[in-house]
Amino acid sequence: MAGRWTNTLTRADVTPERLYLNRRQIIAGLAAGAAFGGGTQARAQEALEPNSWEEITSYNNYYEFGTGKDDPARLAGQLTTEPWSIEIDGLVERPGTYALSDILPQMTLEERIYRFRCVEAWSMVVPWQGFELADLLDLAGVAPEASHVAFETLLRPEEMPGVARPVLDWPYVEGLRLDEARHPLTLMATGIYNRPIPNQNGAPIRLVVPWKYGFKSIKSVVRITLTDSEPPTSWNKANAREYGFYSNVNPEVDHPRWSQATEREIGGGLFSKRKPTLMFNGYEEEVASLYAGMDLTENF
Ligand SMILES: Nc1nc2c(c(=O)[nH]1)N[C@H]1C(S)=C(S)[C@@H](COP(=O)(O)O)O[C@H]1N2
Ligand SMILES: [Mo]
Repeated sequence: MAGRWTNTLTRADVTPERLYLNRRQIIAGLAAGAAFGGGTQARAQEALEPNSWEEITSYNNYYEFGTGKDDPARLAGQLTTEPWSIEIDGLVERPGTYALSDILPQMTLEERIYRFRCVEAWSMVVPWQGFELADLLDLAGVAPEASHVAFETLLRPEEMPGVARPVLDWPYVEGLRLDEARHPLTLMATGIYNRPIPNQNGAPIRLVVPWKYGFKSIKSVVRITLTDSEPPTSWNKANAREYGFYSNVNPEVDHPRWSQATEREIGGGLFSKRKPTLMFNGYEEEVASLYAGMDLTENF
């Protein structure tokens, strides 16, 4: 696959120059090779400067380990992520328990530098490694009646101190419409900066949907269920007025308690200017057609 990094970055290597070169390699590789959809990926990745490893792995939301931004980095180290398997069930032709060690050799791993926008109005840029969720769905064979995909995070109280408190209705669950799930931008990520994804970022495998608020990108996935109706989602269950099913990044639809018009870039410094938030987090060209004819204020 075009655009794969051949070198392995260590933390010490993560200097702006080094990143710039790697990004250039990716874009050059995509331009020269088999970029999908007429260069969609190259366009989406241009002009993105990734955050540092330190920023990406120390400022996290993973409520199973606590609600503080530094709780996951402090407390997720004890999570056992091997062996790991994903139960794929519901409206599929080949339901079953899929070991991650069996899944990975069948997938095409790619580098994807994505903008990431939390509903709390902060953002960062992350160089993921992963494969397209569509390829995993094809492995299980989606039945024609399926219209939605439900996801579930591991629930293991002995290793997850945060689930002792009923902050959310555990396990954490999320959902996508099938066409959103099959979109080529939708990734199952297993790495960051060419290293295994750290526990606090959702090891060993997590969803990444770059045009939606961060909470849709569910971590440490253990179950994927194909359904014929919209599945429940954790944040919608917790507060339906504040969190809808779609949760597309939309600067024109404010959260009831704060504006979504601008965002604070993590790592930008205490006094850095807020940036305007882009429709669909900057992926409008790629995904707007999924929502043609929908009222995005009603379907927030
Ligand atoms: N299982 C689970 N997945 C989760 C969360 C969580 O608390 N539990 N938090 C979500 C939220 S609100 C955000 S912003 C992102 C944060 O991902 P990051 O820590 O890798 O930046 O993960 C999302 N996925
Ligand atoms: Mo978030």
